[in-house]
Amino acid sequence: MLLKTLLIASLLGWAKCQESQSMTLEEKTVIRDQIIEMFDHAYGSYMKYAYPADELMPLSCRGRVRGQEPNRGDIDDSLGKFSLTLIDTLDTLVVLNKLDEFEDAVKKTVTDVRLDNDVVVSVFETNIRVLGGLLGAHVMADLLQQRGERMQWYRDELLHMAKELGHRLLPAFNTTSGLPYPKVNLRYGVLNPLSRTGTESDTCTACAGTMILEFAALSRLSGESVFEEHARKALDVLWQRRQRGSNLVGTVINIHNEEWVRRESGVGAGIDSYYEYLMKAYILLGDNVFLERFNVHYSAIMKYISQPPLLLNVHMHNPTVSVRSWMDSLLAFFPGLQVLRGDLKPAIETHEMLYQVTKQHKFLPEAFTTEFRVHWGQHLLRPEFAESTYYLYKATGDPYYLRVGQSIVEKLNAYARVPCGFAAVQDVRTGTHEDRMDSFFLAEMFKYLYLLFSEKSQLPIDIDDYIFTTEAHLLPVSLSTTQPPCQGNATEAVPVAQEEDLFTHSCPSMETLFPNNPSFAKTIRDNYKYLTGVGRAFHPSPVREIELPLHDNGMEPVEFLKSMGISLTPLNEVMVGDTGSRKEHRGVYRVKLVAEVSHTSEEEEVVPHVVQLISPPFLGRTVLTAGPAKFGMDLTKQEHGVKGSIVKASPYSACGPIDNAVELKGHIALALRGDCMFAIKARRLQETGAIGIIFIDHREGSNSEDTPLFQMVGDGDSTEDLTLPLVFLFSQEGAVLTAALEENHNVDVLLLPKERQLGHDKTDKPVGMNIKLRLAEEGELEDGAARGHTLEFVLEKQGVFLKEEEKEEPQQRQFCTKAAEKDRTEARSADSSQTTNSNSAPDAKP
Ligand code: DMJ
Repeated sequence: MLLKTLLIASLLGWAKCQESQSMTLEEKTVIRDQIIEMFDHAYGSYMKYAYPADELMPLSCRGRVRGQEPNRGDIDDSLGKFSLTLIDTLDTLVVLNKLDEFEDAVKKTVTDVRLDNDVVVSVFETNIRVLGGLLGAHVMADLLQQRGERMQWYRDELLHMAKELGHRLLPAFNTTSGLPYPKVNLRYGVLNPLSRTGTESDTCTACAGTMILEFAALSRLSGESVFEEHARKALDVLWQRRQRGSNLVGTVINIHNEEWVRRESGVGAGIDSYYEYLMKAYILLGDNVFLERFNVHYSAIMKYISQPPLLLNVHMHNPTVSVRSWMDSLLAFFPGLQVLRGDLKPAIETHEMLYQVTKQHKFLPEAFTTEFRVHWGQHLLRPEFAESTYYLYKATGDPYYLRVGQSIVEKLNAYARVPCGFAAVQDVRTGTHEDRMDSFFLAEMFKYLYLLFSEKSQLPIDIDDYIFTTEAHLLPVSLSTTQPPCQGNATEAVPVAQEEDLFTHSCPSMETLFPNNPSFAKTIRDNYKYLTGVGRAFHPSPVREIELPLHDNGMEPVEFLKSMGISLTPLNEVMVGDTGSRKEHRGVYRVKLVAEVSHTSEEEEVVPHVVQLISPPFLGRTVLTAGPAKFGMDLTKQEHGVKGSIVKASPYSACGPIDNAVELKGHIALALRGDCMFAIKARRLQETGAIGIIFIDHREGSNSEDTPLFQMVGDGDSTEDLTLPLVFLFSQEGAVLTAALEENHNVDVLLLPKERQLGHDKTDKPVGMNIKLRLAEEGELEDGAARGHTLEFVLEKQGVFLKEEEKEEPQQRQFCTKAAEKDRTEARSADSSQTTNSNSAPDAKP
């Protein structure tokens, strides 16, 4: 174990050391060549096994043709039988200097691709991947032709195709609001009886708000203003419908009445590229109105959503409350957008957090919790993290970001490469593959990675002359000056009150932001390098000095690491500058350390527990889902759980000496999470004679529905001395308990595994089922006669109630009432595992 630990630590140390090194030109060339080889493998596989299909299925080594494979639902709406991957890859071929292949691919596109298929496609996906792909390729083809070297045969065919596709998408905008339908039939439009679409009433904010770059470019290149007009109108509606108090937008909107359907607001899935397109529309079109809108939204995002390094989701009307405790991988583009705005510090912070997550899980999982555990383990080879890495490198020139890029390249090769291309990862925890390679892998991932490792002079185009669409297609920033807006295509700026900051009107230089600090990016990153507990610095010298930063929350560094599940095991402790006693400075810890990763395993099953309120007026009906602890009493082994009345600890954090020890004795203590380790709190409270502890999360708004339960871990030292039961409640559940305590003098609770909660029917039988019990008449059992009194028990969630079906003798009714009452009393007293369900219906015999 020790050897293994040392090996891991050495590797981590080596990796860390590598990260801080600059990268030679030779090394960059090697990586660039590696990227080219990988691209050839991916694109070559698509062309060999899949073309003209829309996508490659890299495990089956064949193309994905819609209708011929099992329907995957909405994901398939990207597939329009128009050789999606080919079109999405065209301008990547130019960036990667594969000009012969580009010319060949353009010819194939022009001759083979049809855009009038009877297929229902996503308006958003078709716009960003196909229309954007055609436009980017047209711009490249035009450029190469003008240089006089190639493409001399080209007669704007791609632009004509783009125009045709634009017209095929336009029926989607036929709504009274101007917000587009989410889907369109390429041949029949939307409301045509043959279209098989048009019944949808909602669309996502990003879906409606990510048209302007492609549609404006199309208008300006074709001279037809209609496209830009529609895209502007949709943006106007989203802007008008922003929540005026918070200046945030929701995730889903009704395209007919413009009401918000989903009011949660973040910068990831469902909204992401709406913000991106406001900023980039300003850059592409030079129209101030987009910058003004972006700035208003950006202030709101930084006020409510960005909690560096995290990006949260909040309710647009009540933005101080976060609505979930996980982040999705799409938000990884956001640091790149922040770079465009010049706001580098939060960009560096969030990017560093994302990097730590990729170190822990190899790739960014589709969703991960604010504690960096996997929430949804899929990884679709998404490019957003590479995109932000590229922007940060461009902005800082810090070779650290080249090392980050290198790690992306290595992981793709190691964990996603398969004989017929690259395969998405079904679950980052198991590394299993999925039979898909989405077109954005070729459109975006390879572009950003290749650009990251290329000098400007090595590229066939001047990359700074272009803006990347959300699918990384290249549109020339010259469009605003060489192609003025078509008539009527200017959005009137309505002045909005803006909180001005350094970035409102300009993109400040590094010198302004971080004067005299060339290593500012590292300084910022260093605060986050132990975030997930992976990648801790290690220098394999026998004695060394590690400086651990004091965590934001004031925890001692070693404790902070322990709270992350990282144990620092002192070997022969070495004191520096002080003999005899162990010397600790705040923020500096000198000792020979070996990291032992003791993370709670992702796969380890967390047995859900509950806190059940059993005293009146709750009577067992209020049951709060709780997490268990890895130490203390094992409640799964306590047949009847642990019962007691609750008392709040004072101080509530239980980190200092306990003031109300007398009150706590014999009761279950409530203590707030945070400030010190669970085990420290538990020891203090155990000393008071408390019989159990309920820890309550200190993070506002957390709840067990949105956050996976976890097991509290000890402090790395032995916790054998802790014998009392400990459970953990998220803050929303905790609030129910504290409110109950405020309203009632006495609140008795039962701590136990969920499956043993009172009234819980393990078989999950439908509630309200009627069970009829009939008293047998004398002799009936022998002759099978079916006469006599019938009692009917109607089972409800919280108890058994009795109802008469036939007329009963008064004496009989009296008994039944007593039986039901006896049952309720038992539920109240709750000192046994007897349950009030059909399995334990009271004996009906007098
Ligand atoms: C791409 O298709 C685009 O970047 C889009 O905006 C969202 N993300 C996917 C790739 O992850």
